[in-house]
Amino acid sequence: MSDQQATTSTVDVVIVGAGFSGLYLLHRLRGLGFSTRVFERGDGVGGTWYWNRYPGARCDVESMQYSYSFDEALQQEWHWPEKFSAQPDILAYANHVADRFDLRKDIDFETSVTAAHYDEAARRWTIETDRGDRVRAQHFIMATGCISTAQTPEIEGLSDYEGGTYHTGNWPHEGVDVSGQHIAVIGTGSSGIQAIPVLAEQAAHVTVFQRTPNYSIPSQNEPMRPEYEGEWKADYQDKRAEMRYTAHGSLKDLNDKPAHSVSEEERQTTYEKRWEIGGAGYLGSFNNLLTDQEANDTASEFVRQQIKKIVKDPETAELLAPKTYPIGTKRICIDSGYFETYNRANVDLVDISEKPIERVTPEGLTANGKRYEFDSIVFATGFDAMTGTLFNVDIRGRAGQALKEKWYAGPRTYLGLMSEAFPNLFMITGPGSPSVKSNMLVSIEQHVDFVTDSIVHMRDQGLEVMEPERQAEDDWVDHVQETANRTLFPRANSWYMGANIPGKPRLFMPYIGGVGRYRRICEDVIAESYKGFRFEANASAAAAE
Ligand code: N01
Repeated sequence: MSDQQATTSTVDVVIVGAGFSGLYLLHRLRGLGFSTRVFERGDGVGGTWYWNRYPGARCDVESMQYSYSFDEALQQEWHWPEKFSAQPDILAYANHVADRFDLRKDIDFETSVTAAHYDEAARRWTIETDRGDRVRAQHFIMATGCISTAQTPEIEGLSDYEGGTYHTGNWPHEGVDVSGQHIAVIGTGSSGIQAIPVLAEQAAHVTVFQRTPNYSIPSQNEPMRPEYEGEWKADYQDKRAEMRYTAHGSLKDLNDKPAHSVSEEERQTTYEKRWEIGGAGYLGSFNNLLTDQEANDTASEFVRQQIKKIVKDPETAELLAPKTYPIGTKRICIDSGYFETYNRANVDLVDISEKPIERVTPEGLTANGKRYEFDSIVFATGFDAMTGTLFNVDIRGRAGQALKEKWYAGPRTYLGLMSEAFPNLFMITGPGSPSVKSNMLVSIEQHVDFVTDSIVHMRDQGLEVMEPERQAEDDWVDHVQETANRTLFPRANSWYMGANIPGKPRLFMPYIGGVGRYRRICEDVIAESYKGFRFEANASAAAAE
């Protein structure tokens, strides 16, 4: 970053990202009188739902719960057509919010923030973009989402491939016509599991390359029932208030009995009922599925048996049945006809658990010593989650220290909101907060409110700088790990653990202590005069004293 460059503008707050976090931040901060500028790399709003346009993309949190709660008229007027919303409907909602609150005029689209450096003397951030903007701001907010840096594996020969390559997390906006094509899909996480059934209906042939099978529960999606929508809208405010203090930020029917407190017969009946209801509520069948291996085994085994009932070819069914990690410790998948898809004549499964894909050839790829030819390859290979997007910006705090350097052994935050030595840098749903282990909309609103209230507090109190104390941060980092270590989560090679990215430090990144518990911790922090944070008074006010 060159000091010779002209400062083009000064604002109170710069926000990166115009997804659900950035939109609500802009709405709140602007309403409170702060000059605010948003930079967004896409040409539209919506974040995750702007980029992930692959066929079958759908939310696995119910529509009535996966939406903003901050505006009563908005939540009463908006109608969701389905119980679980498809990507186009969620994107339409994001666009509606941007228009309704007149947000676009303060968003610079197709503009990526490349660097943000903190100037200790001036107590200001200098932010640079790939379009040559240079902005000074008191506050800098990364509202960049948790899974927004798509990851394509480095496979030898990929650059020589002559067909089309697509990543689910960066799907072409004009769509991809795979009709008549022979295609490969690499990856069987949430994205792959949603895309494969739809691609199989469109393409001539689909070959799925599976490294690790996943547990998936049918969504049992359906058109929105008017009486169900009505029930929610009748007391939306109360329901939203209740959601904020639950374990995951959503109202689900959680059984508070341990799995082995009931008979084998009752356990099976419980799993059958949950399977019929569908969705991630399956993990709420008993209260100890994520903390007790034996309990988890019963839930895992039930799903394996379901797979074997659905998939007609026993060999394929065996390959699709996950065995190497407890159910729920990788993100549970929610599908619409995933396992049934393997009964189609035009779908094959290739197990690459023992040996990775050897190479991509100009015509296709080679795996397990066999050559395949494909018109297109779809990468459903996930993201450099939680930290990847933060590191894509050259963020430097006190003494020029890079965030990436400070976090070389794993992310270090206080409450997943701020990191010591990076004053006035806020992260929305950052590592160390419930984030991806929650209904994101609930966590986003909570963080936006916390950050906005903190900025207002500073203005009201004549404070210029906010930063976590080192000790508070160290204690929080320990607490996040200790909490995870009391569960089965560290037993899986998941992206929660950074295990999907070669060389990434292995540690559990989200806070698994529960959305309600986390919220109370944040409330206590504020009630105790922002315990764990330190502030510096306005330079002008301090000089006058
Ligand atoms: O990514 P993933 P995703 N060779 O990382 C495989 C959210 N989401 O995009 O398991 C071969 O889960 C990899 O194998 P393995 C949700 O939070 C939500 O599917 O690492 N395979 C895995 O099978 C989700 O968890 C929704 O062994 C390779 C797959 O690619 C998160 O986004 C929908 C490979 C990646 O799975 C990410 O989901 C979609 C390689 N080199 C996404 N590298 C809903 O709301 C990776 N893989 C429903």
